[in-house]
Amino acid sequence: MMNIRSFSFVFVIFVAFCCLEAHAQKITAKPNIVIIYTDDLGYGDISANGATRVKTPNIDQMARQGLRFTNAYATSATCTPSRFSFLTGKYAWRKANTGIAPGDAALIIPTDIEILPRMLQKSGYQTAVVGKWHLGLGPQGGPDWNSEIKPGPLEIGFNYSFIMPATADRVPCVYLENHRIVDLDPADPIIVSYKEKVGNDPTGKENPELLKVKYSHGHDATIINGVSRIGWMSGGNRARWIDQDMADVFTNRALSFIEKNREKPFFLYFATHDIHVPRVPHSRFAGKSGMGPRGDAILQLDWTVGEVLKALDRLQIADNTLVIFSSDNGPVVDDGYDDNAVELLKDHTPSGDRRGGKYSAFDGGTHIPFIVKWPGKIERGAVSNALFSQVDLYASLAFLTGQGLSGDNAPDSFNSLSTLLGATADRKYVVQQSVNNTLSLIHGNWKYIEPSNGQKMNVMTNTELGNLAEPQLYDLKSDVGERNNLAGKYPLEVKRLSDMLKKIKESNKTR
Ligand code: NG6
Ligand code: CA
Repeated sequence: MMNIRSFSFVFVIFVAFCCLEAHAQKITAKPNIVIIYTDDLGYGDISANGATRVKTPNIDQMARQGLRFTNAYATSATCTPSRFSFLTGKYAWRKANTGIAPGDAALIIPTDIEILPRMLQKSGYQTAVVGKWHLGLGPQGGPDWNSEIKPGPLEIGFNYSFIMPATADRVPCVYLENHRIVDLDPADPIIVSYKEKVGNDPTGKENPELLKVKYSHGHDATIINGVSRIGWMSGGNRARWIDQDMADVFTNRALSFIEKNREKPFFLYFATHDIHVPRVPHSRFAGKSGMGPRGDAILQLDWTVGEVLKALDRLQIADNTLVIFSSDNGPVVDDGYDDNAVELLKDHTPSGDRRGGKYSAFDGGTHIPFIVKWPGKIERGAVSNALFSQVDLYASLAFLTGQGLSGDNAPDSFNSLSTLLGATADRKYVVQQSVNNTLSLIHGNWKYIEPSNGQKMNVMTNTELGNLAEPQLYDLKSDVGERNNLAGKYPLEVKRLSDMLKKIKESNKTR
């Protein structure tokens, strides 16, 4: 029988949950907010979502303490546009030059719009970004790596930044703290080029015998730490990162920011490098998954998540912290390095039950893991099948912190706070973008993919891209794997959805 204490506990939870259901729209609070945004992690890559060959105990524990989504989407099947949309609340395809950015691109987010960190900053938050940036840096023409690098994160609303400029497979392979490269020796300046070889460092193309990790496609330029990258760099030797230490370096910075700001409301955008290529995990994880570096990188990522959650517990701020865990796009197995990921995959399915993966218009491109934890406010161990899009994080967090949306800010971001906290769907449709800008629309059970003359396969990564010259229509309820194109059978649905998408495209604002 239930004793009085446990009865009262259950009663309090019950009342709290009812209040939450009824008043989710009205909650105004300033919890700390941590977004752990992973790179290229698939829905099926974590055991919370059904993976069995790789185990993610810390992420699974977060799911047990919070709410796990089965129907959440990134806005794009690649990194730069997904991050752009989530930070600005605007679909990236509305703006030119928001595709995968080279490592020397200029800042692609305008400094005069109010993006998510700025919005939270105005509401009294201390804001930080730690980890992968990949949204460009500096003025038109790109940054001057050897002096102050701006505009960047600090000019668009972050109080603190500790980042890698683009991706770990792109030069320059250095960390940036606020406006400066960390540990740069002025006597050994950095030169970066995406057009031609600079300096005398060996390249993967010319000196493959020097490589610790071999490339499979692209990635044949300057060798840094035994790994050849996209783009050439010279100089900055003291400042060059060591791939094996990267998860430790970023995690330590994230934890110091949390610790330093534990008394104030803070927002931490923690963008891990894991599990993007090159996958060179620390020796604590290397060889531990039995699935090669890709599986080992998942273990390292899981460790990172555990460190963040433990720190919140240790500092006794977990109850007042909303943690969101997600990924920027779907999974890829061979993304340009020959690290045995393909051979060791066996029956592991990174995209879960979806078709395609990173880059794709099929669901595997954008259907991502999404877990939210806020003890006391979100029911423990709940699962939500509601449709959710990362583009709604902006408006949802604005409403949570008691702010409205002004003017043209965050034009595509809906207030989906009640969905985020566990109620049924606020959103009736989501729009996604593939690597070649094919758009798709999910509405109810239907998924519509617009006609496209783009390639059908990315033969290098072995990904089905989902492009077809004719419209595609799938019933996700009976055909989540998008195998049976029903466009011919339901022309009126095709017309309705293509009209709807046309309207979304032609408007400047959907909210
Ligand atoms: C591709 C790279 C891939 C990865 C991707 C960006 C080649 C052949 N492939 O162009 O390795 O870097 O860009 O990934 O260079 S993302 O997750 O940052 O979008
Ligand atoms: Ca990515």
